[in-house]
Amino acid sequence: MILFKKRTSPHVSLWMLVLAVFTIYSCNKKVNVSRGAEKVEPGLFLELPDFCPTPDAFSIAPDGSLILSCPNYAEKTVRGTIIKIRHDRSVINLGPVPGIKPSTFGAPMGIDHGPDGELYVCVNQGADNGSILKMTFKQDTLIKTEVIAHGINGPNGLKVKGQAIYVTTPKLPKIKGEKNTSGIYRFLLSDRNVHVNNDFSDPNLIFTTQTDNPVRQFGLDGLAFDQEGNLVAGDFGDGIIYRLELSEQGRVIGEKVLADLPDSTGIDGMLFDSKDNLFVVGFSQNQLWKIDKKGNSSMIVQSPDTNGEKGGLDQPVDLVIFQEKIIISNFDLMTDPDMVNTAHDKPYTLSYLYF
Ligand SMILES: [Ca+2]
Ligand SMILES: [Ca+2]
Ligand SMILES: [Ca+2]
Repeated sequence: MILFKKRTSPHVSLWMLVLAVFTIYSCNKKVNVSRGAEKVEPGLFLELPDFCPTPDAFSIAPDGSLILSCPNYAEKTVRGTIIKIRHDRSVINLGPVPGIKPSTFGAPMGIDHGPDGELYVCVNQGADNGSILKMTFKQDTLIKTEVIAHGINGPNGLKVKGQAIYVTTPKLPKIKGEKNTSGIYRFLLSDRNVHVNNDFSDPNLIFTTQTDNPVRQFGLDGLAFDQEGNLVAGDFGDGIIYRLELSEQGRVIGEKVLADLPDSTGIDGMLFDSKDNLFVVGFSQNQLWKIDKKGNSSMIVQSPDTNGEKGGLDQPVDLVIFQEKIIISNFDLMTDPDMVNTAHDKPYTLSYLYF
């Protein structure tokens, strides 16, 4: 305001007026207030190639590029693969993911890099036949694949912490009961060929919970570590985010509920910032939520049903910080009645928000 009180030339004043109008216009366009929280309009970060119709999970590679798993469930003829997105947003196909039997291939989901720079991958290949692989690349070529564990039913989210790998499995049908049981497995980076039974006989199964929501019997899915080293994991069907305190041996020694979002949200991938704010996608409602350290939650993005071409969330599934933005992958596959998405549609997209 002080600027306009100053004696300035007509050209300068006019320029400032244009700038002010532009600033107000862009603010209105990018941010609006809703439910007492700032809602943000996401932008389009990248249109993915045709061979990535169903993108899933992110990890940052040692060279700073972005790695994305593409299980490609939407197109039966398109083999699942892993891609690298370089800083100039060019895409390299790192190739399909080996299955357990020779000459077979699986669908990659949760991924994370270990301290050694190698890639750990959840691979889905039918019921009770998922595996956790360690994949070693040299100059974007896969040179070695090692099996950490196999026989897992639908491994979904994966994070590496210290010398261990934590993996969610949203359904454990071998554990009978009225409600679906889901769990978290812990393996060591040094483990090889651990056979998993998908029941309580597995010593690697460190946590289980049951999902109440009868509409969506699908449990533990996204996971992340906070700054204190607690393991945080979300139950997709119940919208509950658990905070698990771990012993040095990786056993669960404390459990509390960090937040309880609406059941219909469909919480999936999650990410902590350096202040321990948790960002979690709402897969079923095209949302992004922010949960502070005290557990206060606010919805910061809500996209309507979309094909994603303008950057709107199109069934968001995972998120990562890359180039000082939050990048969100859009699964854009399921069209169940409790979900906002009504069609799997081109373009296949990544969205972004300023961070
Ligand atoms: Ca997931
Ligand atoms: Ca789409
Ligand atoms: Ca869509």
